[in-house]
Amino acid sequence: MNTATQATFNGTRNTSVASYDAIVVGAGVSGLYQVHRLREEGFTVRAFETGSDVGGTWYWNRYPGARFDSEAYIYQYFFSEALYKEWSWSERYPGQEEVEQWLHFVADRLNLRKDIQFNTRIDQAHYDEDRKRWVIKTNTGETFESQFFIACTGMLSAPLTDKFEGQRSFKGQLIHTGRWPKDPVEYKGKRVGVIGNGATGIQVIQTIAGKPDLLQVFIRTPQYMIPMRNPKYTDEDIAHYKSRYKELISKLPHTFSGFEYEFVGAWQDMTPEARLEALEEIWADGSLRLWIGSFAELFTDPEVSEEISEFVREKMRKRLNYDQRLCDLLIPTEYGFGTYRVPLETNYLEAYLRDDVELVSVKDNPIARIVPEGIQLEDGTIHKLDIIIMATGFDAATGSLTRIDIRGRDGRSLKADWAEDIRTAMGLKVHGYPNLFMTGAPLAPAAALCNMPTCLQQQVDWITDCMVHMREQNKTEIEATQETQDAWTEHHDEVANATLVPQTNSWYMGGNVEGKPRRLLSYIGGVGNYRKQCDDIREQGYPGFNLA
Ligand code: NA7
Repeated sequence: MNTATQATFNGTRNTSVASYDAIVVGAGVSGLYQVHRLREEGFTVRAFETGSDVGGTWYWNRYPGARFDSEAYIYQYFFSEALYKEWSWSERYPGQEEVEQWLHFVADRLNLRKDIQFNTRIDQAHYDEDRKRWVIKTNTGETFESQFFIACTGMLSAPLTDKFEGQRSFKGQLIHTGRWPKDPVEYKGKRVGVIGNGATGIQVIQTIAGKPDLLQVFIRTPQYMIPMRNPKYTDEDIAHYKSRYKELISKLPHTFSGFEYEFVGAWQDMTPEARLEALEEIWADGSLRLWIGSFAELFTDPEVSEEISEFVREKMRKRLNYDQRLCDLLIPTEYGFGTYRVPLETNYLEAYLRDDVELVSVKDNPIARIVPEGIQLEDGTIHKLDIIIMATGFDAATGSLTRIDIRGRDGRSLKADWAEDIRTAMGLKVHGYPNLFMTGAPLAPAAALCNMPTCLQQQVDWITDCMVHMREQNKTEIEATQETQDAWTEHHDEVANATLVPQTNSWYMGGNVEGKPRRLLSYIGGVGNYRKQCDDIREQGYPGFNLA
């Protein structure tokens, strides 16, 4: 079916341009749910996806070792009990392949693909103020129009692929983890280099260690980590988590992180022995609980941060057999546990005890460039390689939006606005861009400060409810006022600056992209608290938003 015949035509009829109530960007976890919700409410919608199928993050990040670090039974859609119960996970933290299969199942079950155009990137979205329509252009040369433009583009989906001078000259295979090929990569007999040891690099390194002749890991900043406990689910486990559906939907949206964890209690009220006992018990859980569900003071009190950091460091030293060089290079001392993304891992540190894995420190002798035969460091040393894996991260939260030419009122550009200062109204709207909605965007809870599906579903629900409200009130345009945006940004900053997180340089702060304005990109005031503030706005008829 072609798009023109599928579309409804609203406003000024233009027979050559298909027009929709809403255009959605992205067919990942939030884009899929957004398409579903809008259809259920009777809106016309078309989604565009650069990939050849659904999945978003789970489509692109097919690198070795990619897997959940939210428990499978909460990394879920919760809007349909039947859908929740029809899918059974194989283990606590399934790998990318299974996650992708699950999203295919969801797309099939809800018949979503018929409203998604794949292999199509949206390059431009310009708001026509007179007609109150978004005019969208794609890399396939097509033009579409819609009343609402909804960017479900993902928090971590703009990979930093161009990092090093000379990349194109490399004679071997160079791969960014966020653009991993579908064809298998052959390591046997090869020399492989991995740049980066963030959550992604760690998964890659632990998974491919032992496969190439030599694996060289280029590390600049060490990382804290927690060993993952990943049991296979038995039939009883599956029946048990499914039986908890109603309990989970009432609980998850109201916790600090959208995970099932609750903080233990006040650190100061506990004896050192009781604290240690609690830390050991939480550690043994092998989950992110130590980070986002142990002691709230971890985020605010430097002494608590240091004690918990030291607890983790000692666990790491032991695994490294107290090897001084490895400990110095792999164990952080300059920032606190949990102020940067904490990964879950399996035998990651043990990989460095192998003879065929070599750690190259690039802290004091940084990577200068990539040359045809490998990686050259500043002192001139060349490490000869056949494959270079760039686990170098993403332009988080803003990148997926600023890579589209988005223009609002008076032709203002989102890229230019955010190059100066990253401000949003609850991460859902931006002043100056009427009828633009976003999920997983800056200043909303996201990426490990929220179990993503918990937050993405809440945001999609808020957006859809807002559109239904507008339809009922005969309104065609909504825009966050400058005051609302400023108030949210100030509140966000106040909450963020009361924590230790902004003191650590990381992608959470925009620190991994040169020139990016610094601000904590995820809201850290708590998922339940964020939801309540969004709900209040909806229930009060959207104060602070101009409806016309
Ligand atoms: P991250 O967490 O941003 O990690 C990127 C890694 O790449 C990190 O170790 C960086 O070191 C390293 N890096 C980047 N540039 C360089 C250069 N020039 N030289 C050496 N090392 C470099 O990205 P991930 O993909 O691991 O994780 C992102 C999120 O995706 C993750 O938190 C999950 O939520 C999913 P640095 O720390 O900058 O010294």
